[in-house]
Amino acid sequence: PLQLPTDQRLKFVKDGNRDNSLVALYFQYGRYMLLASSRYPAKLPANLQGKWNHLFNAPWNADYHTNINLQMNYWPSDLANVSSTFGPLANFMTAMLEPGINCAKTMYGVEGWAMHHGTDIFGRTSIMDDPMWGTSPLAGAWMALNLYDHYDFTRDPDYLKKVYPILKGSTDFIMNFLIDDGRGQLVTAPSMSPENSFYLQDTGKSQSVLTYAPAIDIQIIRELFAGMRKLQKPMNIPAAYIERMNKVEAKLPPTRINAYGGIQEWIKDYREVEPGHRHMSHLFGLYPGTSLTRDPTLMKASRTTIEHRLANGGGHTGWSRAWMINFFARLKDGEQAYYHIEQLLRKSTIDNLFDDHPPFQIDGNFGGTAGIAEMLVQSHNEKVELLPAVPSHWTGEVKGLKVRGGAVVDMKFQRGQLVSALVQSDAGVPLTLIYKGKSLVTSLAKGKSLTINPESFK
Ligand code: FUC
Repeated sequence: PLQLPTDQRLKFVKDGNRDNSLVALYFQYGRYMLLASSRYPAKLPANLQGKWNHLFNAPWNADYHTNINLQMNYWPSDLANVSSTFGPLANFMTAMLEPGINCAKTMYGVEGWAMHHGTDIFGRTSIMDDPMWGTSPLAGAWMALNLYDHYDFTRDPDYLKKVYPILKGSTDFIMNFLIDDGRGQLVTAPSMSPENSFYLQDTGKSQSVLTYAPAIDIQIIRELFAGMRKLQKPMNIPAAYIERMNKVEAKLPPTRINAYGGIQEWIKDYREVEPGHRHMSHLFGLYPGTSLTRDPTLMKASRTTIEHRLANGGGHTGWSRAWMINFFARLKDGEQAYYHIEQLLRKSTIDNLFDDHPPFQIDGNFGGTAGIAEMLVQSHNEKVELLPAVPSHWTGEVKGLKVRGGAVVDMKFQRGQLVSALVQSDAGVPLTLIYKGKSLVTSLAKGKSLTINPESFK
């Protein structure tokens, strides 16, 4: 298939054949498109179409949706080692500082920084479109986590100083915005689980999206607070502030398991109107977040949630399918992750390899690119795991994948098994490498590298 034009290679896969080299091309194409649509020092990040909109009236105005889409655009930025692409997003977000402070003050009467489910080049931060779509007061905090993650990958102190006001502003906003639910729990209200509606329990008839403390909000808060704690030293955060965060966190509602054994999406176990809904916000803590990954019971419930969505037609938009790849990578299920790469190519990709929402929307390309990398290496929870979710038929090599802690990894693998790896540290931070449950702790100085093989792990 390598000799064929791209549209015919895609057709070959759509016809039911396997072509791993097309997966590799899809990955490189994602890197290329992010480089081309998010070029530092530009001030505008990649929008819904990257930059390839040809219409006067573009779908969703070629804007920035911040309840999954803009975040997903930047998932591969560091992982796939095109970190310079992050610059325009950082520029854009810092330009949002003042509008977001105004939003927190005028919409909610609190100090802090907030942004809702969508924004544009004019700095919109308040609810846009309709409360039914827009009531996501923590969408900005989710964006702040992208900013944090870039620091975690690069460990660049100058960059951290630049974006810290957004991280601190989000944390302030959360602590000021939370209210007591009357039973001692602190909740976000009003809020919603992005765009997903449910039947009200009492009547079973009317539908709503508005609620309080949806699972995603609580998971975002935990993730942001965890990040802030790690910034205590580099940013000199006073102990009293951390203490305040800890007290707030102790009063958040717990993660709950719902009637069918999945992660409960809302504060009550409402029945969803569309069980195959494209958004899977209550799995934020599986990917890109981490809070669900540390507990085997919640990992199991996450898988049940995904199966429930898929059994009801889930994954039907390009970006939703791309998210599936990342979910299964985090569940360490390489075969399923690969299945969803194929589904992305077969059902949600057009001839030039653009992602098809439908219509064309670039987030699926970037989410898919990130998912392929996530299958090869993962670096959340202070560990760097090699080949965590690689299908048994993958043989080859990869060079230059970035991991959190400021390091770069090359790997050779055969039938899904590690042959050798080279780890280079750019930040001089010690790393705990994991392969098949065994570990190896490195203490490489800046710029130093280490060659390893499966026997290096104990
Ligand atoms: C969100 C998604 C839609 C679409 C739009 C641009 O609102 O729910 O599927 O991707 O953003």
